[in-house]
Amino acid sequence: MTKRALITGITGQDGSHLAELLLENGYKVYGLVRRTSTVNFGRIAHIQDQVELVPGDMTDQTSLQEALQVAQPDEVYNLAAQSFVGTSWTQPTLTGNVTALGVTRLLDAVRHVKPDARFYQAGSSEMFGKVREVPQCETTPFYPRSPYGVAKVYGHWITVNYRESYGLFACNGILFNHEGPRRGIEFVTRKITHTAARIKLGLADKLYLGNPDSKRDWGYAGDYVRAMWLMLQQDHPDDYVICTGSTHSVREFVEITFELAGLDIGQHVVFNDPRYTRPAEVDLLVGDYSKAARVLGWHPVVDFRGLVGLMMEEELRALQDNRRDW
Ligand code: NAP
Ligand code: G4F
Repeated sequence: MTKRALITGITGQDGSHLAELLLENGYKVYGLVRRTSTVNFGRIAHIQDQVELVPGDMTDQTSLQEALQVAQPDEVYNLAAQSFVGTSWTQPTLTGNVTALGVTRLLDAVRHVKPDARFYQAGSSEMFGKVREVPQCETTPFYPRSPYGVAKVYGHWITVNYRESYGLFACNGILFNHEGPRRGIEFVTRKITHTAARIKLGLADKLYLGNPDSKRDWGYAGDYVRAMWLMLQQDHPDDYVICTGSTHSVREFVEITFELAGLDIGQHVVFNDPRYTRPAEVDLLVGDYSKAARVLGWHPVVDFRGLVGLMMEEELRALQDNRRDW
């Protein structure tokens, strides 16, 4: 029988990769989309005729219930969020409403409309924040450092609570940073590759960045959506850390990008620009994915250098073809 899935956040980076994966696996895919004044389906344009888009918003309970009624999903992937950490300081209550309370709204809609649906919650390594141990795993205590991180901690625990209170098959993925050519332009990796490609083609001259010393465990989004799917194929619901196990600084990301582009960092990059530094920083993230490897059989495929290379290649191709952003 054809499986049915509902993805919130289908227009985002991960939503588009996950929709592709589920379509390849024969699923009927539904995607929740919110009303915007201009259409923003760039990341799903190539599969738009294969997915059903249903209107709804994470701040609107009725629309979530209606989406579940329409989709009657076997699996629900909650990827929708105000996902940019920087914006969470300027819009803290919106971030709480969408990224935290939105999870409760969706869980409650699942509980009432389709309680046998399996549920995935997009948790984040930002929950570890000021890290209590290195590397971080499923039992590492949370210490979020931004309104976004705090909202994700709420999302994590309400998912655990609905699993334990109502017996929902609900899983938390604790995903470390994952990137790719479809990454939003405001995130540091995409900002670096996009601006470097523009400098290379003579369309820009300078790259302005904030803190170059923070370290992240960066993987490839295409690898990480496979882990989301695997979590919902198990016999029991559980929570899993998904990462690569190695960490690199923002400066190292710049160095490899500029090396690949044949550009001089000293000539083009300005670090510690106060416009891009944060009120509180997460200095070091590096995860331990041994549980996911053992239980799900999951391993990342693309490594750090491979990730920078594939992002840079796609930036240059898109700019040379005069293609618009994903
Ligand atoms: P993204 O590209 O920013 O996509 C976010 C999605 O959420 C978009 O489709 C957006 O719709 C939708 N959305 C935002 N507010 C909404 C609302 N009020 N109602 C309905 N939809 C709404 O994020 P991503 O990188 O794909 O990440 C997916 C999820 O994983 C997010 O929950 C993020 O916090 C989490 N996560 C990401 C990473 C990472 O490194 N990428 C790591 C850990 C966790 P529009 O297109 O209309 O804006
Ligand atoms: O790319 P970022 O904005 O990602 P951040 O804050 O780590 O959050 C991302 O990963 C989380 C998983 O851990 C997700 F949950 C979240 O949704 C998002 O996808 O910043 C990475 C680092 C930070 O330390 C930041 O201070 O890069 C530093 N940075 C330095 N200069 C910059 C810049 N970040 C941005 N966005 N822009 C800069 O110019």
